[in-house]
Amino acid sequence: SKSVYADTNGVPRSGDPPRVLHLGLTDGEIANRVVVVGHHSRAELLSSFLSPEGSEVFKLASDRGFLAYTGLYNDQRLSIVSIGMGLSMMDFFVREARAIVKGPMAIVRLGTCGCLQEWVKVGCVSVASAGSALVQRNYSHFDAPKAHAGSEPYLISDLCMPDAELTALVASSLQEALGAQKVVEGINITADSFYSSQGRADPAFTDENSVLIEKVLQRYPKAITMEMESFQLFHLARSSLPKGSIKAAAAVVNVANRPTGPQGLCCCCRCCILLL
Ligand code: R1P
Ligand code: URA
Repeated sequence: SKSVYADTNGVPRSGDPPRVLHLGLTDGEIANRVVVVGHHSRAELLSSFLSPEGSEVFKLASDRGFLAYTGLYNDQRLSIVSIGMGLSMMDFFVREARAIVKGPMAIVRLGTCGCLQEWVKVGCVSVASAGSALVQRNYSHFDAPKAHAGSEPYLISDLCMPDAELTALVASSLQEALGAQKVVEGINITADSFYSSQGRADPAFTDENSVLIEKVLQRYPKAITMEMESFQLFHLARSSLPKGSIKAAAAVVNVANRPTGPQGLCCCCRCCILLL
């Protein structure tokens, strides 16, 4: 039954066959190569490029909001997984996927983002080839202001790097498919909120974030994108054991330009509409 967990203090599973709790998957149901996205419709679209291993492409929607497809692409086994949003969902995905896949893994995030540089146009795809930094709300600063007087409201981490080889392959494949002018490379910023830690103004909360983007760009002048998962993917890939057994890369479609505000959809429109 669901209430009986095997390995409660490790990576718990339940049922027969034993399924990881949140992805709802068991051994072998996803491939060593995974494209991870945030939205179910994006996963569904990408899954249309898969051919079935048996009679049909494997599909499983978990009761915790994950959606996985597995099939063949260019004769290689490939999974497309939609995970929703944020650091925790990426943590659930990478850890539970690792538990049910044998051998080395390659995980590529195909996401969306806001862009931090005026010259990066909506509709371009940005590859995080120069790494990702995490911006976190400094909870203690807000909850115990006296004890933490003088502290920063947001913590900006060092850079975490993706796998260089996989990233170069992602960048060159995108350039080939979209044209070099549509592909940008640089630093990504992952934030732990779409709102406060991405510098959005929300009068309903104390956020102290009016100069946050400025501070991020002072520290990382080459930051081009802001989104919510890539840093966690890179960090867990780098922390994976045996060392190097997960290789990670990330590319994100720019759906909003933060410095200029609305620019409308890009010239091809297809990616914006499908990925929003
Ligand atoms: C916020 O709207 C979501 O969009 C971006 C952010 O990282 C966040 O998850 O990526 P996805 O479109 O992949 O979800
Ligand atoms: N996703 C984000 O996290 N931020 C944006 O501005 C757009 C998409």
